[in-house]
Amino acid sequence: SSATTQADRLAFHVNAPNVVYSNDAVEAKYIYRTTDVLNDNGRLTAVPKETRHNFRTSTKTSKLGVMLVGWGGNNGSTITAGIIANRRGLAWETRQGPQAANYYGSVVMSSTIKLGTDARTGQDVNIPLHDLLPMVHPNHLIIGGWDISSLSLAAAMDRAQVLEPTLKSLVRKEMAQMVPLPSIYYPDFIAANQGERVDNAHRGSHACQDHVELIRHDIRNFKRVHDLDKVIVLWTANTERYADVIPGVNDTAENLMRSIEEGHTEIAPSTIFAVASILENAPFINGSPQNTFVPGCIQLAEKHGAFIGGDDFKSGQTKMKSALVDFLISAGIKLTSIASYNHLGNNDGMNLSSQKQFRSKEISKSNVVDDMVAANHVLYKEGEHPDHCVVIKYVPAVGDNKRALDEYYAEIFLGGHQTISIYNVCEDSLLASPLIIDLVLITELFTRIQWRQDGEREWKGFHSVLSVLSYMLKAPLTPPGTPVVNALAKQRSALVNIMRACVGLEPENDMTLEHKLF
Ligand code: NAI
Ligand code: DG6
Repeated sequence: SSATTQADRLAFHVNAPNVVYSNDAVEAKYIYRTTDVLNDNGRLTAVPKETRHNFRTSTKTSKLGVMLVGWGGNNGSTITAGIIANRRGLAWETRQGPQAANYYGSVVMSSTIKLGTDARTGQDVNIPLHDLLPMVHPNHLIIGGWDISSLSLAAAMDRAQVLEPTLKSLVRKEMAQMVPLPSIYYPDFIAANQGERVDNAHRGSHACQDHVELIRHDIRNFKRVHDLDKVIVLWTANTERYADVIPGVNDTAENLMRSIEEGHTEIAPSTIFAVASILENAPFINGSPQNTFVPGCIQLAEKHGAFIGGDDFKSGQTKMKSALVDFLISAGIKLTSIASYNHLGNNDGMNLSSQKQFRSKEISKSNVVDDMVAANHVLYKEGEHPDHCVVIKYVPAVGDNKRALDEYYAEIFLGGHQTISIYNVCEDSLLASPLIIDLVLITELFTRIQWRQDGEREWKGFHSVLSVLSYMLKAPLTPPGTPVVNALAKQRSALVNIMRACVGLEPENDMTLEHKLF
């Protein structure tokens, strides 16, 4: 395997008694400080609490394969071209002049975090998030996958109409060699208007055991052929309709597996991919909004200790929303309505012009402010919620250049009002593709982190449901019964501070007392 040992090539070392480096791991003792609140008939008492954790992170990054379901789509072809362009250090001519490949839009590759303060100058020392712990570099990802359309990736990127012709010409030869594996197609789950592109599907129009076995075989084969340590499977295929959750059918792991064997028609293709991935111990991430992770599927992942994450990439409109609403409500401004409209003309838009598929997206786009509203009982009474309306229209002419218009209407001091209107033109697939990188890189990292509480002997992994991926996702899946956090800044802090804990560093608290107390 060409996996690398990075212990001696870390971007920094922590010099502290609670952190120990070995050849292939960094081990940190970490005191997790929280606050318990006791409520005695409305009289609140806050009690600081300490829990002692140990984290062990393998510094040996994996030779990693990514299998995309929907590889021949806009996201699939764009991310593939983007990785090739970065790997080869390409630059191409545009109307504005030469453009070099980059990973802009990837929080892992293109954002920095404050490591600490320069001991001499007192200035912040910032490092790329990618350097906080050893992580796979996206240039080293091996990409493959499935599509119900047989077009090569070169033809798929033409169909997508996302990339500059000059860039396409530089990657065309390599992309022409890439052809998606045949997939499974259950017409009832995606829009009827997708039927025309289907020429690459296994026989059978509903769930069956054979389909699970075919996908499992594909994952194993991909791993073997490319001599990979790990494979991550990511759904970036069409948005499916919601599956009904039916007692006895998909409510438990056992029922789900039996329903697949019996060919039940309420099992979605995405759930078949999730099940196959779980059984192969390949992490599975859902970039679309449908309820792939029916309760039986989550239970299956827990049973096998396999990682799952979802749902629905959070790229433009919703990312703005989860930052802006957090800002407004945290500023004590009472948001009373959000009207969110967008139109787009790519294949995703065409699929979403069908009511049942739109409904999946409407659900994932609508619940993204709930936690922020619920947290502020000064502004909102129990059960009170801002109006929130989501509209999506298909306008072929604008292609991948989605137009999103949002109006935020809020109540301010003494009955006054504030209206914020946002017109957000975003090249949808160029915003979404870097999220695939982040999801994959962070997931791979968490397959290498183990933890135990002080006094425990056994090391264990994080919970199967990787809620640490929330920053990239509109409707974050969390372990059953645990809260969902949508506020963007909190999602990022959770990720960064868990990574800091793994190297024994305190959370970044932004107090900067050193500059305030003289
Ligand atoms: P797309 O329509 O261009 O690509 C989807 C691909 O999936 C198509 O090539 C289609 O042939 C394939 N496909 C459909 N069913 C399949 C199956 N059962 N097995 C294998 N392949 C299958 O869509 P795009 O723009 O790439 O988006 C992909 C998904 O990501 C959509 O569900 C979309 O809603 C979601 N998404 C996209 C965002 C963006 O900004 N582009 C952001 C958030 C979510
Ligand atoms: C129309 O909303 C198409 C969708 O697939 C979105 O482009 C996608 O879900 C991204 O949504 P957002 O709200 O994160 O920009």
